[in-house]
Amino acid sequence: MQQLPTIAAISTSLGTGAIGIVRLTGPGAIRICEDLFQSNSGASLAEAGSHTLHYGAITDPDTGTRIDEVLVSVMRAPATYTREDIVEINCHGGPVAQQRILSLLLDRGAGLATPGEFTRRAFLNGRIDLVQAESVAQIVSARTEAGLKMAMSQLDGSLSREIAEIRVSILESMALVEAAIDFADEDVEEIDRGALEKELGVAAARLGDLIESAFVGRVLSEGVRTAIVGKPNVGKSSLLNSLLMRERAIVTEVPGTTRDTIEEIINIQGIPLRLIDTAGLRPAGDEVEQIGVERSYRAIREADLVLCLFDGSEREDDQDRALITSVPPERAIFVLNKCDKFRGQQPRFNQGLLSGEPVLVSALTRQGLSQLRDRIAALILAGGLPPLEGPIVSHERHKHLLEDSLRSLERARQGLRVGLGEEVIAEELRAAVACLGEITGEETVDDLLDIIFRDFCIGK
Ligand SMILES: Nc1nc2c(ncn2[C@@H]2O[C@H](COP(=O)(O)OP(=O)(O)OP(=O)(O)O)[C@@H](O)[C@H]2O)c(=O)[nH]1
Ligand SMILES: [Mg+2]
Repeated sequence: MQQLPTIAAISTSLGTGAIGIVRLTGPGAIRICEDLFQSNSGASLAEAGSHTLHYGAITDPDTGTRIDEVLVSVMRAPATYTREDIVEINCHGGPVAQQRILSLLLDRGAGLATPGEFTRRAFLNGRIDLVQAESVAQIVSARTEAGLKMAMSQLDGSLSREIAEIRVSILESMALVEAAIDFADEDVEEIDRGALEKELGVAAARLGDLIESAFVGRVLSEGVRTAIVGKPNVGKSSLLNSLLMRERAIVTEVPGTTRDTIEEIINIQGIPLRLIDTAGLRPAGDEVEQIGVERSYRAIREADLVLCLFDGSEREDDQDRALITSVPPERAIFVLNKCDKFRGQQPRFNQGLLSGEPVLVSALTRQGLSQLRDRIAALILAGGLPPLEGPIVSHERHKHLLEDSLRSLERARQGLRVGLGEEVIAEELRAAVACLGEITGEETVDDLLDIIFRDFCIGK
């Protein structure tokens, strides 16, 4: 294990909390902290056992000023998060004490940790692989309970294991092909192309399953992207608020109230939904509204599901008609709002224009909301969510590499079927293996690590 410099960071989120944690990792962690720490019991950190807790104070050694009362935990390599010596200083939660402690540590030779550097150390020191490292970022930023559960299971390594198994099975086939190349002149048996092709077919199917799980992965971590769209004033923000059961978005009788998209997560029959309230669609007045309207169209394009909202108490107009044709019917649910205004009577809106039966609701009286929730759940489940058990891919990076790997694998299989030379086949298999290695970090370059750890917060 290479010795990396000692680094420090404030690990709790900024702002005022009950406690704050300043964390150090590296060979100098204990010595640097010892310089600033006076234990109440008089014990020295340098002699402290691993995983022990010490009560005392942090003092500025230059001025003798007492900074804060603290609890210091000492964890010695290798049984730590980074596999290096780690010291965590638990202090009071105010930003001032934490900042002062951090700057004293930096004065004494610790470097300032970059985002994700603690987890990066854990990866570099071989404690976790890249998939696990990325799941740490996901746990920190999980927005849904299901997403958290999924990230936790990746930290446990189930996805890594599945990928490693597939990788080994391709490597085994590759070894056979390469042996055939190396010993071509000698009298070794020719490879059984049919058997090899079949073997690789099994690996391809497993890759295919993983790629398919990516939609579930995204849904679990982000929610089903659900855009609420329609003309100004039809009640989009009111619908968001009533589904959320709180007054999140501003509602007024002025058309063009919502300027920017607003996103909130709700849960419908166990399915996390990311509801996106959008600016009303119309030829925009000013520049701000114009940008908002463009974002609304983008929300439609990127949505898994579109709630297409109309004011049912009004006759449809050209803008409504334009909207109907611009949404993909298989991903849309048509909703006629303000049904409290025409209670017992037919809506004035011509339902014949719609390609499906609309749901009648009132965002004001909450009438029809449970039918709307049922329709949403039914449409998502009809799309056939793949099973939720087993390893799930939830990073775009992983999905793309799996797709690249599968493409190379399919080319190798094709080559076996049509009688291409062994060199060509070995080359494709090598590419397939390399992509899989890149996912777990067996084959990586520093640039990639920079990209992955960039999205972490400092101190993790
Ligand atoms: N009677 C009745 N009024 C409603 C209903 N839903 C919304 N409204 C009213 O319609 C007006 C517009 O509601 P909003 O929710 O702001 O509409 P919006 O579609 O978000 O409008 P923009 O943000 O301007 O595009 C407000 O005065 C709401 O109180 C409803 O179900 N029934
Ligand atoms: Mg609005």
